[in-house]
Amino acid sequence: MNTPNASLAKVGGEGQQLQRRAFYDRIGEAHCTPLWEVLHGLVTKEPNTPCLPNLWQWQQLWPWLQESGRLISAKEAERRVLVLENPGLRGRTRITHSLYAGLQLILPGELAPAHRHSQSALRFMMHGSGAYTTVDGEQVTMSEGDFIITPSWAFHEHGNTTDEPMVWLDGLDLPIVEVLDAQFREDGATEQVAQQHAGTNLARFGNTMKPIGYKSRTKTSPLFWYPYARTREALEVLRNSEDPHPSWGHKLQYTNPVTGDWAIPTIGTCMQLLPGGFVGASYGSTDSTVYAVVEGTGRCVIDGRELAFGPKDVFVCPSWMRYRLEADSDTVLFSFSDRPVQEALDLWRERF
Ligand code: 1HN
Repeated sequence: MNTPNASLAKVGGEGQQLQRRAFYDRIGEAHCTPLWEVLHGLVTKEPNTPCLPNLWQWQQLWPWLQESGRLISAKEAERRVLVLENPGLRGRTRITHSLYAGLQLILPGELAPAHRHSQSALRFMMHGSGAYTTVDGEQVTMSEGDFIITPSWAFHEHGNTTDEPMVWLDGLDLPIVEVLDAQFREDGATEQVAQQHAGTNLARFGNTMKPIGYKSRTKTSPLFWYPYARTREALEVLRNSEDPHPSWGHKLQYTNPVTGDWAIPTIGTCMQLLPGGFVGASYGSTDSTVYAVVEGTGRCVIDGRELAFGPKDVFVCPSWMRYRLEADSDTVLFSFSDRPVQEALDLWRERF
C-alpha cells in the first residue's frame, strides 16, 4: 500500500520531524501553516486566559497620581491617566484580555480637550467631586460613586473648575474594537459649549420614563449619568427587604432605560452591596471582571490568594476562575466586564 500514512510511518522518529519541519517551512513561505501543531492550544477544554488576578491599592496609586500631576499637564497629556495593566498582559494596555482600565486625574483649572472615538467609555468617580464631563454638549458635574457613560462617537471633554483634584476610573472597550479593526477618532474643533446640564438628561430618562415617542438611534443608553445617591438607596432598600444572593449579595446591573438591556453595548456595569460579615459562596464566569471598591473593606479570595481590599482599590477576577467575596463592614462594589458581548454571541457561562 502506498497511502500517505504508510509512507509517513516508514520514515518515523527524527527523520519524520525533519520532513515535517521542512514541509512547514516550505508552505510557510506562502503564508500557510499546519493547524495540527496549534489546534490543542487554540481549542482548549476551558478558558485559558492570560489575564491574572490582581489588586491595585489606592494607597499606593494616589501618590503616583499626584506625582503624574506634577510631571505633565492634562493639556499636554490629552488624558492624564495611569493605566491599570494586567500583570499577565504587560505592554498591552489593558486590565483584562478584552477591556482597558485606567485612573484619570484632573487638577483644578485643567481642561482635557474634546475628542470622539468609536470606543465606548465608562467613567466611575473614585475621588473628589465637582469636576465635569461634557457628552455631546451636555455637561454633568460628577461626584464619588457616580457612573457616567461616554457613548461611541460622542464628543467629550473633561474640566475641573473646583479647587480639588479629581480622579475617576476609565473603562473602555479598546481591545474589542481593536480586534475588529473598527476604530475611528476625531478631535473636537474648539472647547465645547455646554448646551444643557445633565439634570435634563436625568429628567428625560432617569425616572423609568422617556420623552413621549422617543426612539433609540443607538444601542447605548440615552441616560448617561447614574448618580450614586440613587444607586446606593436602591441597594439599601434591597438589603432591608431580601436575603443576599449567596455569591454576590445584593447586585443590580445598570440598564439602558429604553431597551432594558445593558447600559453600554460592549461593557456590562453593575453595583452590589455585601452586608458587613458577608462570606460569599465561590463563583466564576467567563467574563473577566474588574471591581472598584466604593465603600467598605473585605477580601476577594481567588486562586489561593487573598486580595484584601479597601475603599478606592481596584481588583480583577479573570475568566472562569472561581472566587469568593467577603466583607468586614458593609461593602459596595462597582464592577464592569465584557458580559454584554459574550451574551450577544451566546458565549457567556457561569459556575458556582
Ligand atoms: C479617552 O478618550 C479617555 O476621554 C480616557 O477621558 C482614556 C484611553 C484610551 C483611549 C481613549 C477620555 C482613554 C481614552
